[in-house]
Amino acid sequence: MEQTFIMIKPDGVQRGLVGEIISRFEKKGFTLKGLKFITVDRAFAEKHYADLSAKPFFNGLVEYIISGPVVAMVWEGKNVVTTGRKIIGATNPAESAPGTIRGDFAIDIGRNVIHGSDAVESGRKEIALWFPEGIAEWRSSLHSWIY
Ligand code: FUP
Repeated sequence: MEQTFIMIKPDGVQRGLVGEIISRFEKKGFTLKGLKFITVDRAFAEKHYADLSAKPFFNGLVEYIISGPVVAMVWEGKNVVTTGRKIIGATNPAESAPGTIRGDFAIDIGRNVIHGSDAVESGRKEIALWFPEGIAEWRSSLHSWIY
């Protein structure tokens, strides 16, 4: 089953949006497979955003991500990468549709509340980076139609 890495950024945590964001993914029907509350250091943040290291906003982005605790999560379900990005909304909150997380809760591209993997392969890499210890496995499922 497809998985994605979702992170509530420091502004989302500080603004008290953790429950709201988790709720949106839960209500959609996706399954929470991993979750941790963690403050990362500069080297870790630079690794997470390595693909953006040449961008002019890279240093500011790293400063932002290390400024306080984040909520790192693994969500699972059919098409969760693409659908998760739809739930999150466009990168720039000025262009995110109302009803999306960024469209409802953010104004600035540099404080856009949440991160979601942009492809299945980057999701795999990000999950390995953020959850090197692995994630808890269900031993059995009460409801096989919930995935
Ligand atoms: P996304 O996949 O939506 O997180 O977007 P990107 O990977 O392109 O960018 C990662 C983060 O960099 C964004 F969430 C916000 C930040 N960013 C800026 O601060 N300025 C920009 O012009 C573009 C991105």
